[in-house]
Amino acid sequence: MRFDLVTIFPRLCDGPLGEGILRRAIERGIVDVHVHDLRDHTTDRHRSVDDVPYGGGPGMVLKPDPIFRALDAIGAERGTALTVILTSPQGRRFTQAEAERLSRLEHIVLLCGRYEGFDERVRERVTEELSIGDYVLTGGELPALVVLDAVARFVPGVVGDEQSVAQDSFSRGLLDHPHYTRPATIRSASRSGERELGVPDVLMSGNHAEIRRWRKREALSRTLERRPDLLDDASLDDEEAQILRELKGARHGRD
Ligand code: 9D3
Repeated sequence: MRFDLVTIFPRLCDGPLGEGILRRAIERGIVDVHVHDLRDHTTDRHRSVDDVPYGGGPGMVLKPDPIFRALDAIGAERGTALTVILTSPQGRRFTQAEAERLSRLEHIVLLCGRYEGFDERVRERVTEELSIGDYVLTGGELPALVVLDAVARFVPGVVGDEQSVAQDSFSRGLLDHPHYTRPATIRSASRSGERELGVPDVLMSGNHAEIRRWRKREALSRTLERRPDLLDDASLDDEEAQILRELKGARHGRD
């Protein structure tokens, strides 16, 4: 799968693309990422990418022509119509389901906003507009990288364990269960004194049916406590539905 990012801060992308799973996927050619400096598509002596808003008011607006030129350059290299995603606070919320849908495309272009945003005419060339959540950032680069990261995980071969992608929290609609690794006990000094922190016995028991059931229960009880909204459209098997009824029953007195 190919990603083209258009930004005025190309170096912002170097860190996230240069480490870990994304780096390996790029090295292996499973994903192909092209980062374009919007300034390379300007034609004036000062390479200006922004200008004052018509009608007045604070802040600057990204000029449309460098963006049109960048898109034309990306489009000329490809034959097919481009999927152009604009990152903006006005966009639809980006979700795991959106990530999976986008991962079925061969190529996406991500336009990163800065300043007050884009000249409205850019939307002529935009297929979708996405926001990553209700908080205010300084620009669209981090959101574009968030989208790229979440989409790339669905591309076959990017994440080593295909099963872990499918079983992920949110894909399944539940939060994850707790995880433990060695050592079996660890000392923790806190205000209340020195304590030994152990590992739930069931995980050391070797009883895999019990372990599976414990993990289901923990995932469900966390989801019920922290993100009950997720349970509305989680897909639960019969055992999970039964455990959830028990948990809800046990909670009754406490609410
Ligand atoms: C004064 C109005 N602001 C809109 C809410 C202006 C504004 C603030 C921040 C315009 C652009 C930005 C930069 N943010 C993004 O480009 C952005 C973003 C975000 O801030 N939060 C969540 N998702 C996204 S996607 C792009």
